[in-house]
Amino acid sequence: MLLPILQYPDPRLLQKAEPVTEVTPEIRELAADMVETMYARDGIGLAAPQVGVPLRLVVIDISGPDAREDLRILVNPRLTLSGASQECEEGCLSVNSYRAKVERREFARVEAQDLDGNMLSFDADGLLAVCAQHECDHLDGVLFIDHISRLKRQMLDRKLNKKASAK
Ligand code: K2U
Ligand code: ZN
Repeated sequence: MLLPILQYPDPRLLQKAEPVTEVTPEIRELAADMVETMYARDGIGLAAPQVGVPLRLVVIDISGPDAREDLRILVNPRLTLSGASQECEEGCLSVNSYRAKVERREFARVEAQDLDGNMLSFDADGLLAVCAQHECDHLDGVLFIDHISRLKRQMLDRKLNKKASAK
């Protein structure tokens, strides 16, 4: 089922998510709905807080809307970052029509559980490393716009406030 994606500045996007303590049928259904929603929105990642569920669950597939062949469902993911910091243009399904360059670490070792409770780990670089950092930020209530300059953030907030008051 397609899920509605919360939009900034919804306060639920700013909360720290709780660990998944048991992978229940409901969690499996949530993961499946998140995957469907991510693909429907041509996203390459989606975190549970973005669909209003404050749990540490992330889905990622950087292979793109035409391939959809590299799906990763990460339960309670943890990142170990390394390498240089590099800038990448980011967007967010919870911050419509806004993109900005964000500094991320080059490499990320990802450790998580799969939906069967087995431990999984992989080393990520490139877009996968960027996406893993973007999604794990969501689990801590951090958005990519929290990494931009104060001036750019003030300009964005002013634009969004204007849009909201015009409604
Ligand atoms: O978490 C989200 O909002 C999904 C983002 C994840 C993401 C954004 C930027 C860089 C890496 C990952 C969406 O996929 S936003 C759409 C998008 C798609 C491809 C590349 C950049 C942004
Ligand atoms: Zn996002």
